[in-house]
Amino acid sequence: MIRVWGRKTSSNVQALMWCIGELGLEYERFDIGHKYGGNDTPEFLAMNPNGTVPVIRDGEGQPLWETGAILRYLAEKYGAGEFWPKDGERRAQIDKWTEWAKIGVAMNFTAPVFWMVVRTAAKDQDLQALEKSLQNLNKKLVIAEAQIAQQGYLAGNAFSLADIQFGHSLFRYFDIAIERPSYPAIEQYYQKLTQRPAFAEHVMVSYDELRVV
Ligand SMILES: N[C@@H](CCC(=O)N[C@@H](CS)C(=O)NCC(=O)O)C(=O)O
Repeated sequence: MIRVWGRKTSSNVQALMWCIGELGLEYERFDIGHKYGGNDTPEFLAMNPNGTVPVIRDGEGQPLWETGAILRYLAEKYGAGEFWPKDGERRAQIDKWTEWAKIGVAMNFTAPVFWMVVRTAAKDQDLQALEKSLQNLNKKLVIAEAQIAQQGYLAGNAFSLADIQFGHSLFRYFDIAIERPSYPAIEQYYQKLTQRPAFAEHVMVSYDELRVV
């Protein structure tokens, strides 16, 4: 049994929970962080001195934090086939896109765009900064568009860990009030993701509790 500490509205928790769902793992999740609190207690900080979510424990294993590390751990232990190949060279290609999706896409989206639009009061929104952030994000989405148009998925022609690290941002990307260039391949890919039960359950989650009005 895997225990997960982290509220379901955290984007990192969503990526992790989507992965757990895809792998069909048993889990127990505790709402921790943001309005739920609980991430500044001595017990929580003993598991993760950063006070951030998610944190997991697999059975009686040591606490694990950093979403990228958790995803790789789960993929290595429970994944199969193209999701996280055993072959080192093939895996490195998927890992490359997984890392890129976190650093290039999620980090250019979550704080600079999603937070600015949803978690910042209208009077405090910096529209010039938002415009610049969208330009940065779009430079990456153009790359994803070409890759997905050619291959079907982010790291090849099959669903892999890279799609979890990339695709978990897309529900919010397509849902919030921003200007979006046309990305036909990403849009089609996103529609395909919404058909995956674990994506619908763990990623397509209301973010109303995060809104600052
Ligand atoms: N680099 C860390 C970042 C973790 C992080 O910043 N988590 C956010 C939620 S996405 C958090 O804990 N925020 C504080 C809170 O929810 O109270 C990771 O990838 O896991």
